[in-house]
Amino acid sequence: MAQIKQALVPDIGDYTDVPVIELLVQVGDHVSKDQGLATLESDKATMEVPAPFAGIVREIKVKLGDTISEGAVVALIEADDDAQSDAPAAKAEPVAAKAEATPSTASETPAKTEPETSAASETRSPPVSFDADSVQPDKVPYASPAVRVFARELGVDLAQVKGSERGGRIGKADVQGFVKAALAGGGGAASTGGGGLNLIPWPKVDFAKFGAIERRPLSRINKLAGANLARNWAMIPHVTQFDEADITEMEAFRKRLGEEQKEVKVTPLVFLIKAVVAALQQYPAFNASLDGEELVLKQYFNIGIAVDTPDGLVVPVIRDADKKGLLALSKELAEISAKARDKKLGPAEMSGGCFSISSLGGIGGTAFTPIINAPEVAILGVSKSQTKPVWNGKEFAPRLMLPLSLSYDHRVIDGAAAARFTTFLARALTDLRRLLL
Ligand code: CAO
Repeated sequence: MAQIKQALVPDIGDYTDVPVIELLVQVGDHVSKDQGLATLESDKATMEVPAPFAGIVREIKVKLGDTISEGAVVALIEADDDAQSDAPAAKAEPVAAKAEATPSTASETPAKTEPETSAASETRSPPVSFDADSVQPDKVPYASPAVRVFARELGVDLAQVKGSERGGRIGKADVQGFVKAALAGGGGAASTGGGGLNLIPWPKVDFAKFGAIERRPLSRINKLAGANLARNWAMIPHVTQFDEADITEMEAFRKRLGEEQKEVKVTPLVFLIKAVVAALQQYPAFNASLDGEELVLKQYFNIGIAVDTPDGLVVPVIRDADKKGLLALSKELAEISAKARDKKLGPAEMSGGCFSISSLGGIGGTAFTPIINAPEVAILGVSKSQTKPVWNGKEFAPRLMLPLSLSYDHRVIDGAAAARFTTFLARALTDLRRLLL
């Protein structure tokens, strides 16, 4: 028998009482697992509450403007037969008994609307990250939730709209004026669908005409990462600087470390983290973010590490990497990659990064052009090391060479600075004593 279950707000980190600004489904809609049910927007960031399982939406328990926190019931969903078995640890508990978990503003729905079924139970999704990349303290557009929804529907980036209401608040008329100006070619631009970029439409192809196909929905991580990557690729003028580091001695040392202790596995990546921190200290513009016409230089060293998971790419952050040794970093790296792959990373563990490293060295390849993780200004790609003949002035000697690919935001960093950065990095990896300087 089909079971009605509660879809709850998952772990959203330290955020509480967050306004619902958009309902993404209607009663009667069929939703797939991880499909967005509602959008929440704090004063600094937004997130979608995903459906924890596939099924038919039987009731929506929140309305626009409600403020809700972790554990609040967003909807009641009649789970598809096959979704019941894969929904994580559903507690069989009557819906009515759960009502107090919903904060007051969201629980105004009278008790009589609760379905009369004792089969209803709650199912929570894994933690969901607010779009940490969109966090822009002090620069958040000032507008009501309704205006935010309106702007979103039209694909307007509120950050580009000037508010004419009291205190600079953006009103509906401001958004309409912005769109009118954009349509008239006045410079303003709707930000989605390629409209602002004036691109031709995406090709529409009936693939089945050419052979058998299978359709597979993108995972929630794919969708979130994809949206961020597309924005970063379109908005940041990327340049990639390539270099190679002679890591022959470093590898010998790493192997010795592996023999001396078996507690943690030490991979080349932790040496890269240390060398990157030293390079960031030497060249502070790489440890910065662009904020309007200002550069925000950070005096802390939090390094994001791209981790490949079956559901897509995530970037947990190692905090204060300057204060940690190789073994502590190895331990933390093992922990965060395991957590990432088990989908147990909390939003806090994925925010606050200064610079990211994407290592494909364990897999292969000679070089690649990583996409910058905005609002950072540079990212280091690392490929697989190879023994190569290197001229030492007298002869060719076999040396282990590590390929480095540094993508940087050319608005902030010049080519010369990037070449200095990778040269510094390569020297530090070649002679680890330089990290002590
Ligand atoms: N050259 C040669 N060998 C390397 C290497 C390199 N640059 N980097 C790692 N290796 C070796 C390791 O030493 C290890 O070998 P042993 O098992 O023989 O000791 C092996 O490759 C596997 O390493 P690993 O990948 O498990 O560990 P890591 O610390 O290098 O990386 C992590 C950890 C989480 C970054 C990695 O598992 C991962 O997910 N990488 C993919 C990141 C990604 O997808 N980036 C693309 C983003 S853009 O789409």
